[in-house]
Amino acid sequence: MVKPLSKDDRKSALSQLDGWQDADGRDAWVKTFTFSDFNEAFGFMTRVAIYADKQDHHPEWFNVYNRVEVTLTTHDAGGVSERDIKMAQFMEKIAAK
Ligand code: H2B
Repeated sequence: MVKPLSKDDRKSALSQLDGWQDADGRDAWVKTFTFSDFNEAFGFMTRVAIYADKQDHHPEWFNVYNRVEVTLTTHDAGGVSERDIKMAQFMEKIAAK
């Protein structure tokens, strides 16, 4: 069973992730990615979707044109876990390309 991160681990992970913040009113992280157009945004989502399914860990997200609003949390843990760190790191890596 996956466990939520401790307060310290969570704080230190967040400090190493660019632009991620605690969500309002729930145990989750949020970040809005902005791309040059819909094609770039959807390309990002497609790559994340393939990775997410392999990892069996799926983001909550909302897309309008070039913007992708992402919420990361681990439903099975009832909060942010190691799985969300990995997912956030993957998103950072591919969004930077
Ligand atoms: N995604 C996220 N974000 N949190 C989970 O706890 C989770 C998931 N659990 N994807 C997985 C699927 C689980 O429901 C399946 C049955 O393995």
